[in-house]
Amino acid sequence: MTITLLFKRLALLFAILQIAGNVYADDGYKLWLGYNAVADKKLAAKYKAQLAHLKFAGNTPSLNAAREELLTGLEGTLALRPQIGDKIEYPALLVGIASSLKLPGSVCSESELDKTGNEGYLIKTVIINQKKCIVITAKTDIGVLHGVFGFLKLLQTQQSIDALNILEYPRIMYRVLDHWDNLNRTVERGYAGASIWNWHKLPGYIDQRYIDYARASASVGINGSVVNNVNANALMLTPEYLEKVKALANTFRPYGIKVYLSVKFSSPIDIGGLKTADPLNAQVMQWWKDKADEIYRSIPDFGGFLVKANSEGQPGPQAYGRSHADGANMLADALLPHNGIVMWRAFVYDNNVPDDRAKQAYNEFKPLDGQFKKNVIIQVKNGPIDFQPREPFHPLFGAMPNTPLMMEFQLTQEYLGFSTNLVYEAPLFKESLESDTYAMGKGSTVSKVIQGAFNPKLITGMAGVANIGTDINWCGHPFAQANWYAFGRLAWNPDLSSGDIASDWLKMTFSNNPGFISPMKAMMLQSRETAVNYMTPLGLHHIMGVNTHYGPGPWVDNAGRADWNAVYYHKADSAGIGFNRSSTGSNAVAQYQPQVRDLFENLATCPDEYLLWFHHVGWDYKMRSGATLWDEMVHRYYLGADAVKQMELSWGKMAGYVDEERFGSVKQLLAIQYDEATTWRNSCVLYFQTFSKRPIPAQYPKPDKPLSFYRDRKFLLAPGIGGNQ
Ligand code: BDP
Repeated sequence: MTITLLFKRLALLFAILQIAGNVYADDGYKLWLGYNAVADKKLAAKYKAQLAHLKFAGNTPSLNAAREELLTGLEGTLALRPQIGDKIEYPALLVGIASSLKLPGSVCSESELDKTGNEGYLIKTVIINQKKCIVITAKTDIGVLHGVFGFLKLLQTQQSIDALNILEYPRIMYRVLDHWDNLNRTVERGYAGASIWNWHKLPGYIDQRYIDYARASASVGINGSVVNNVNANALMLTPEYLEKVKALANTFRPYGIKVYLSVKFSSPIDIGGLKTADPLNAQVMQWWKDKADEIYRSIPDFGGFLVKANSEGQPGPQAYGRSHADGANMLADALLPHNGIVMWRAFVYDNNVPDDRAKQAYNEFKPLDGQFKKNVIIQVKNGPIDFQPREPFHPLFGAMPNTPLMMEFQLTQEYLGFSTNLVYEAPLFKESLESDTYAMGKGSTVSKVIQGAFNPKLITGMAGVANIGTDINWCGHPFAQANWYAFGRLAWNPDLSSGDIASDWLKMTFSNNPGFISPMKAMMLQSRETAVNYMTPLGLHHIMGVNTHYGPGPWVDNAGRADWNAVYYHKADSAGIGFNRSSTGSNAVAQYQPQVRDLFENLATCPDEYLLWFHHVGWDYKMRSGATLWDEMVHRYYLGADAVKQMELSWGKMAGYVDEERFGSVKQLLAIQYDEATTWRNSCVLYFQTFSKRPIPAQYPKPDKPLSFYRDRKFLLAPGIGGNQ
């Protein structure tokens, strides 16, 4: 073959690859920051004309990160390398802190800038030298970085950039990922490989993943990372590990992300040689003060501590007859001089307490309202039990007006099918954020409460238990990345809609083609309800496999503690099913404000979604649909599994829009999901049938295996059991 022929062939091959751009393999590593080429050529040309010249002011680490991101983004989306310089031609893109860009006052006013705060930004179209220019500016470096990500999102989602006037700022102060990662790199409830923190190689070796993690997190506005498991290992606070934590903090700093640590309350005993961890003991107080000082000497912007105390066997102040407030305040005192915070978890329950588990956190924390120091924030799970596929909102959100309350969501899918099930969680998050607590009258949504709308003096926060691991695609399922993404977007602005977030993510991650976006957005939005249907319809909860929490386990009745048994929660018997939490039962309804209490208390008004959460209902009870409870329940289980089949069919039509690698991977995962959904359906229908003694309505295919088949299966080595190593 002559050289010319070879060149011709190569050129042809190259052209083919370009046309069929979507067949390139993509392992998902780049997340939503792949900066795919803008496919609409006309639009791309328009963008290019506006962005050919760039003025980028400043060169701090954060601004350098912002510049690099911008250049990567422009190169990827538009194959554009703008001319950079101070002496630029217009039209141009101007990026930098407002003061260093030396913009005329008319371009952005002081008051506009003030609104952006320390982390927000402005993106505006302005006229300079009679030319239309775009300015990305902020009061801080981090604001500029966020602005760059915000601007790139416009290109990635193919928005017009002709007349921009965007003012963005976070509604919530602390937007934190909680990693349940152990020092031995197992991840409690982690389904995406090992921990991304390689403690053994730290501090000497900085994995590129740490930087990409920070980029991705910063791109959605996350500003904190708790790097270790809430079931904490005291070793984390030893000098050896603090050196490693410092290396991570240095890596994250340019991206505006602070490091936090989960701490074990008994650390003064475990690693400090003290005889007690009593929070009112002077030596204990001093130990924590010294420890805080030591941390801040090497990490001056350290975020603070996350604490799981007196919960599931973790040590805490109650061992010394002290309260959660005593414990939290003691740590808060140690951190306050350094502006650190304490995130104290309200996830407490005890099988020795005779009361309904759903009531215990409220019972312990409500009396402490107003007693916490100002740098303590109580971290409350979205629902009163435990990150179930569906729970009513946690009553504490409507009950502690004088205490900062931080939302805790779970991104890792412990109860949502691990990383084999496609479940987009934003609708779950929104459902709890939009719940009305009535704490300050109608409209007192959980979202407003956690934004501090009723008490602006309070600090505010939102935490997401991370779903990140060493899998190439980070989250184990290409679509699970959307949950990391959605968490960040909602922590920044809880009022965004699940649908808008889904379409942004789809466009940035896969394709802008409407033929792809419309069915895939619909699929994502439906996916959580689908999971609820095949796992825990009508308010059922906590009926998963024992310990591993993998798959169905409605029959579980011999776990270590009563409140870990499925039978504790569903209470199925020959009369009916459900947990009576009304005034004739545990009266958990009384923990809500009267308007909410009455809604849930009354069978006629209690939403179907929460029916069996609050009521024990007869098998023949007439549902709103007209069907009996039994028939409705069976219907939901079949509906759920059938909907997964539909997801498989929809995805099957997407081959032309996405690369082969991710197409194949999602296809395989959906097949597994269908198998798991039918397992859930068959197990639950067959098991509950042993109580209802009613037939599966004729229109549904009967399970082809007996109940014993499902019951006898053991998944002892399912992933996610970490232990606090
Ligand atoms: C439960 C998990 C357990 C966690 C606990 C927590 O099963 O592994 O330690 O939550 O939030 O859902 O502390």
